[in-house]
Amino acid sequence: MFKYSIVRTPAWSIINGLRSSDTGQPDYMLALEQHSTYTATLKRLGLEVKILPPLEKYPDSTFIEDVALCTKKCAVITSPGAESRRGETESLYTVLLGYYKNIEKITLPGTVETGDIMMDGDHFFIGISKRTNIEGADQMIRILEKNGMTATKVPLKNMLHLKSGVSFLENNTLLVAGEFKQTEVFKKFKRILVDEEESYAANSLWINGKVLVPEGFPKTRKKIESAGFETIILDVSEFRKVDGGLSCLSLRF
Ligand code: CIR
Repeated sequence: MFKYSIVRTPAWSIINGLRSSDTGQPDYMLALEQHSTYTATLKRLGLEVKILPPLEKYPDSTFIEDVALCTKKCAVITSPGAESRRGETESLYTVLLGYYKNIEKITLPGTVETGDIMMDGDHFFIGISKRTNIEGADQMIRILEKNGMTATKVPLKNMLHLKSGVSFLENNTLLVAGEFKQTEVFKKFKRILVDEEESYAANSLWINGKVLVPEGFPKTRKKIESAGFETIILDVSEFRKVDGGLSCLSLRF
């Protein structure tokens, strides 16, 4: 169960956020509204939520998941692969000190974005992507092992991040889309396979017994419910326009 969460209010500059395809500019006011519903949902699920102020200089800074890994034993500040996101880590150390004594750091030339890290208890899957390189993943693995945890590297071909295509829903269950349907290490789990046209919904988010699912993906929602999970539907359309999903909007620990 998670106790704490940290989110960052979207900056107006999110309209210039990184994106892999052009599906229109986010509507800032709507993004703010969706973010505040998201935050209220985390609170409803029992989390104590810290809301950090917007960072105008960093358009993607609301995707706070990418800049830290918060485990039971330590926190790790990452080293984003996207150059425009590197400065997002600056203010984090002081924030994390409010929760952790043990704070580590990934350093260049290592790069890691936590969208590439999926947690299964004390084990972590680390995607090797355009944003997370082998050097960064190896630094992360050394830190995790030093703290009594383990990790496995998973190569990625097409997706932005590992969790763009696979989510751990607890109870040994994974939600899996696209290229990860073939990934050997995921075959030992009970897998819910996401249809191609609903691939975005692979980034659904387990929090304290419920699964948050993005609005507009009825087939995936139904499959998750049939597997025995209660769902909560949230509209994150404005974050999707800049490749963001439900998990990227918070740190949870
Ligand atoms: C980026 O490209 O970095 C942002 N526009 C989206 C980040 C999404 N983060 C995530 O999936 N963890």
